[in-house]
Amino acid sequence: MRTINTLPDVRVKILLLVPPSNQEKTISKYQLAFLNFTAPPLGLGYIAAVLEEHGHSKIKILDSQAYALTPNDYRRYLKRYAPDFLGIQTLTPNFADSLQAAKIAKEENVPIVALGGYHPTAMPDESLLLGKGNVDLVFRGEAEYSTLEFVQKYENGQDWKEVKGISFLKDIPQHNPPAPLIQDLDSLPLPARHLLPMDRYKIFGSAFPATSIITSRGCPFSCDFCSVSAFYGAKWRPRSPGKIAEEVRFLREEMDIKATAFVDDLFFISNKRVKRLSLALSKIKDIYWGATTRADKGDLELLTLMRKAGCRLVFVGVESGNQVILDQIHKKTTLNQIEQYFDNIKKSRMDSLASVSFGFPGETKETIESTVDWIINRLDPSLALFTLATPYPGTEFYEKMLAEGRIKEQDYSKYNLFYPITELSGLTRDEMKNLTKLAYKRFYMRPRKIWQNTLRELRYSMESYGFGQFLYNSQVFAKGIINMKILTSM
Ligand code: B12
Ligand code: SF4
Repeated sequence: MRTINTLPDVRVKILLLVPPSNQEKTISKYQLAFLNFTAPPLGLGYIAAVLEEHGHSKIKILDSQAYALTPNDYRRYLKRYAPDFLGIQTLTPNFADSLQAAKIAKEENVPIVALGGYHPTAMPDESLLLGKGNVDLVFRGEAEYSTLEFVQKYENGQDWKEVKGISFLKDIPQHNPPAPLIQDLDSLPLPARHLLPMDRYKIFGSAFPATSIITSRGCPFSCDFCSVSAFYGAKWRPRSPGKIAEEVRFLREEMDIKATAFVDDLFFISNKRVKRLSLALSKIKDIYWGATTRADKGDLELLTLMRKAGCRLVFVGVESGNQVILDQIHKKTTLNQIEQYFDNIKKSRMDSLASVSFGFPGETKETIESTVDWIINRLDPSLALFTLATPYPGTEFYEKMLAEGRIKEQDYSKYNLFYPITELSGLTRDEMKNLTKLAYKRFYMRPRKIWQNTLRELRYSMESYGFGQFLYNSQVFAKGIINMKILTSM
């Protein structure tokens, strides 16, 4: 499937890294307990694939989180592999981990160390100044081709300081013009999953390999808390249904991956495209998928078609059960639309996940409680994810909270969606935290919900994976209850 040009082997040894973490394990604890969702770093996979396509064969991706590596494990790895170029994926909560990884790399004499991803794109000056001496440059935004251009120039001994989309220090931070966005995403090779430990990624507790897929980039909506629209821009750039189906088929046939999650935030802008994709996917046997969506997209007919094509879970960005709050964050959905949508998902016999964020301006104890009541009694989703509104740098929400002096936590490692970062006038941070825990307790610790979740797990197992998985899932369920206890006692 993959075609790699047979260009002469090149010298530069490349390492793309998800850095090892020193963070308190709150994130993984929540993720494990409620979602059991871990996914490959597709961005690094795309960068590696483009480099490979252009003849670079000495590339490794180290996903330290998938292997639960410590900083010392990573240091040993660096000593063995001795890369010439290290690129580190940096989200806001792992910014300190990235700086630490850059420092270790310089101690191990890695010549060029770069950061890329959401955080350094939003905060290039901070990334370069705090990383001074350890971070040579920052890639801003979508970086497949800027990384390629940089590597080509670097190994040919040419000046790389003209490459678009990068920032670097020359006394003060210098920012080159942005790299052009990739107009035709179909022209990209598939992410280099063969460089990743695919057996370590799980979706909702699956015992078999699963993966995420990105089917589009960019979003024309402008929800003011969203990093994705701030990062990829307002133009929605889709991949074609045919190409996506080809990727799913390749994963199924060549990598034995049956379960995929379409994780773009705006999978669902065009009903026509989802219909074409569903028709294409329905021709592939024995696959299961889930997708993220807004609540104003997709009617019953389309949802039913998706179900027939293997879709089992729809992840809906509900955000709040309060119309004033929805309007204020520019979500552009109504409570009626959301209710209708969950009714339709139920009728189409798929599972739903309602993703809710507490703590936007205007939130009070009462609005949180009424949102939880509405979720439980009216929407009745299969699963719910309750997080705290987090002001990620680069978003309108961040600017607003900063201007109002409401950001009370500067330690980015706490920007993990479960820690209260802002202080609102109607609600203390402790209250936010406690009300979130209570929401989980109220939603999940109901006999009916426990029973439904067990039945769902067992149904999935029997339907898709036979008896071995059936037994495995009984263990997952037991572990799920133990996790729930840990969390609700936190
Ligand atoms: C799948 C996913 C995950 C997966 C896998 C993450 C991973 N290792 O990549 C899991 C479940 C593990 C995860 C966890 C979390 N995630 Co997450 N995740 C996503 C999601 C939905 C898709 C990511 C993806 O595959 N994108 C597709 C690829 C092609 O794009 P990309 O990763 O952005 O990569 C491109 C550029 O960013 C850049 N780039 C990225 N890295 C690098 C590195 C180098 C060296 C270079 C040069 C360039 C570069 O180039 C790439 C190619 O163009 C995004 C939302 C989104 N739609 O992007 C959120 C998102 C990235 N996650 C987010 C968050 C907040 C989290 C968590 C804190 C949530 C939580 N509490 O569980 C944790 C943090 C984990 C941690 N400690 O680092 C935020 C990040 C916001 C921010 N400012 O940092 C996002 C944007 C969601 C959102 N809407 O706010 N996540
Ligand atoms: S939350 Fe979803 S709909 Fe809103 S701007 Fe972000 S990607 Fe677009």
